[in-house]
Amino acid sequence: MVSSDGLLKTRIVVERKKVQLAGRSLWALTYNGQYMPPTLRLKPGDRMEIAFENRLDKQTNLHVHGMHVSPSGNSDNIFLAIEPGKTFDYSYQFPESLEPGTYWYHPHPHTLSAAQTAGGMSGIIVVDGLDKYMPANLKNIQEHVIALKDFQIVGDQIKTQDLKMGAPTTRTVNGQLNPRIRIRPGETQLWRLANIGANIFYKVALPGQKFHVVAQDGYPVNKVYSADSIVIPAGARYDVLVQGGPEGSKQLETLPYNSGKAGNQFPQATLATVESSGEPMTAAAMPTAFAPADDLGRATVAGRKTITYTENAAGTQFYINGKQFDHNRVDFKVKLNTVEEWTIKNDSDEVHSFHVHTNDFQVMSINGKPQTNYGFQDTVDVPPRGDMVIRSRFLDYPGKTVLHCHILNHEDQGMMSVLEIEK
Ligand SMILES: [Cu+2]
Repeated sequence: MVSSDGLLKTRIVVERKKVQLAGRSLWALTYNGQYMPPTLRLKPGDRMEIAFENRLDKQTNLHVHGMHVSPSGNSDNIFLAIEPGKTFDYSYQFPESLEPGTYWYHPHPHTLSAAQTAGGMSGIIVVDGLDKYMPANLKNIQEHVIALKDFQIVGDQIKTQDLKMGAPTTRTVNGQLNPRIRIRPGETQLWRLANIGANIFYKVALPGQKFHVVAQDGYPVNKVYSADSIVIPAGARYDVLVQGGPEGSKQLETLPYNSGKAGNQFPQATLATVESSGEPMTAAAMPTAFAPADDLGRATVAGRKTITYTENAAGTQFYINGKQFDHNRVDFKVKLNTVEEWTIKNDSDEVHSFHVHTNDFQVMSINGKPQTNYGFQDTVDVPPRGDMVIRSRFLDYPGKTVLHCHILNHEDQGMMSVLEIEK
């Protein structure tokens, strides 16, 4: 679904439906009856109007992950509860400053986010405009959304209860098992890698080839960098340039990844088959400089906060500064149009991610090591027994919003706080 004349108007029906998935017929929790619902495509400055109908037997709501838009009213307001049988009209007025890149949508009702997202409720949003930073020979290149979702099965349904992070899971790309991605030898394509699952990590690699990162979490980088593999926690996105290798097939895979002593060992798995064939092309030079840099390194810091993640020994209850989520309590306050520096401490033996709504942030350091500022992000891993320092600028939108770990099991079991942005 694509916006036109500045408006994307659509209907999303939430319902439990049977879907065809990995060669099986399974009950799923769906948007518009599909395990992989439509990609929503819009431009900075657009308005999006969604008639959102809940046909589930439990409440739900809608979050547009990573988007700089009002967290209040009928915009990106996760405090809303859309009850069974009700239709709610969401309306989002995106700013002209909205960054081009890849975003996503998913439910955010506290205690139900993991179940509903794991059940199938998540889709992609693309904000067009990366082309303005591409060199002339790489504008309008072939692009592929590579939406990473995983599911577990109980009987003839996708599992939504008692989700175990370490349990065997089936990883899909765009709702398909090991789909084929075609590229010509030497051709440059834009791949939008997005982890839109509930809980697990990916460490994506295409052996023998590099990913050239042009955007992270819907934020164009100021300097393109290359990586052999990219760790993608639940919620994060990486837009990358990939060049077709010599003629033949290769597996796009997720490599083994360990999230810590109290975490999980995720095994290797094939995600897709990349088939390089056809008339070879001369490989284009990769861009280096890309979008203008925004750097909060020299900004005036108006406030400092410490946000500490902990969990119980059983790994079933999760806390921020010793407290579990309460939507009636304001945990942190900031002033609109100021910059703050926050230290996110992970006092546990597993990786947690840090995600905040409404405004993205610059990672200043991890475990005391200064980080290169490629661009702002909205979902970043904090190492076990480690810390991360970030800076964020609170622009345009006052109101109550949230910050949390984006492992949705952890968020549902308490690891979320209310942030109020005051005028
Ligand atoms: Cu966590």
